[in-house]
Amino acid sequence: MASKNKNLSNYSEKNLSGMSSRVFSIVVSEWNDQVTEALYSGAHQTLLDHGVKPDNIRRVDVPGSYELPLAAQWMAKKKKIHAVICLGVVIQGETRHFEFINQAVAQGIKDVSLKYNKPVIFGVLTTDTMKQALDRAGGKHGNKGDEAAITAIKMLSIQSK
Ligand code: DLZ
Repeated sequence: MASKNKNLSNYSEKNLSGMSSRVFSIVVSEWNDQVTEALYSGAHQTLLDHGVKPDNIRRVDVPGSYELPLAAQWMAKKKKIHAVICLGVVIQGETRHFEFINQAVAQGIKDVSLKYNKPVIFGVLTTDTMKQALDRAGGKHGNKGDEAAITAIKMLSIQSK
């Protein structure tokens, strides 16, 4: 991947316009909420920065990342929602829950996107440590929430071409 595409946190492009009539849902996992709140702030601000109206951003909270796909499906099913952004963080523990949750969430989100033919964005950090997660939630490695929002906007722009 070209280095310019490795971090979308500072991404901005004038031709990503036409978002003022678009409606987004942001689904946020409550697990490790210090991280997911930072992801949400980044995603929310990035949408606003690209002309999305505050009333057109619908937040939904779920208990953990495992619940992201179902809530994303509920949102994607609504005609008025154009894109869904899923935010969570799964931190490697001593058990195998890490692999189980990550695999289920990644596949579930992909399935919802294809089923409803809408962008459903995987904004889930999967890290070894809390520090690595914080570094990617507004820290030294940018904010995955910003990147997820940019990805949703880019996909809607592509869809409308
Ligand atoms: C149970 C669990 C564990 C151990 N770890 C995480 C995690 O690191 N990140 C996360 O988002 N959720 C975790 N969960 C909760 C599950 O996602 C889910 O909410 C519960 O298993 C209930 O279905």
